[in-house]
Amino acid sequence: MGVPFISRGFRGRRREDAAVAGRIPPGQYLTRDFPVLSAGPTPRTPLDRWDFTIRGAVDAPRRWTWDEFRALPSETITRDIHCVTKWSKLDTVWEGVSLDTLLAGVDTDARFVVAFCDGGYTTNLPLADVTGGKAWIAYAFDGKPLAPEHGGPARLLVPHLYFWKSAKWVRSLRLMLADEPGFWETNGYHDYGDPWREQRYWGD
Ligand SMILES: Nc1nc2c(c(=O)[nH]1)N[C@H]1C(S)=C(S)[C@@H](COP(=O)(O)O)O[C@H]1N2
Ligand SMILES: [Mo]
Repeated sequence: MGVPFISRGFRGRRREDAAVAGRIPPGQYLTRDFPVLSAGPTPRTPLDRWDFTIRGAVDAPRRWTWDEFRALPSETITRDIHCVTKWSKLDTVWEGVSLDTLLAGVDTDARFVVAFCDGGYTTNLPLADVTGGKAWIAYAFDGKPLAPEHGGPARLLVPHLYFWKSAKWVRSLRLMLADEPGFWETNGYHDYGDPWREQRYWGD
């Protein structure tokens, strides 16, 4: 006698649920929405005035116009994202340019970066967390140009850390020899922000 179909289906579903549960960090819940979290108004920089720069502790500053940036090799990135306000969203699909591509050939002793954005938002990260296939400058979400409220024309995407590190409207990375806290990191959020270690606030 074979196992009844309904039983196999039930077990298959349970296995899927367990697989999904294993992707949700402690204290997080799953959402299908895409909430907007911005500390201020949405800036709107025309593309002909947009540029992206890498500066600070580098051999020479680098700069790309929008057209130059969009001519760089890009990737489709599918990742889970986790916001410190406790929502997680699975399998989000982005297109963007890897930070490895932008940092190729940059000679630096820096160990940290600060991302600077239109509107004044900043966030800090170890350089090791934006290299090695872990971070992108994303310009599309779900196959469409990134909406202004979600950081369009382009945002930093660092999915392995809490989403406040994924700076919207990013325009520049400053490479730093020493760590320097950004906007939320100065205002009580954890310096590093690993969702799997639940590093939400100072002292976590
Ligand atoms: N420039 C900028 N980037 C930002 C923020 C911001 O206020 N300004 N908020 C951060 C926070 S706290 C989160 S959770 C995510 C939210 O991104 P979303 O609005 O696309 O969901 O953006 C992050 N990047
Ligand atoms: Mo957030």
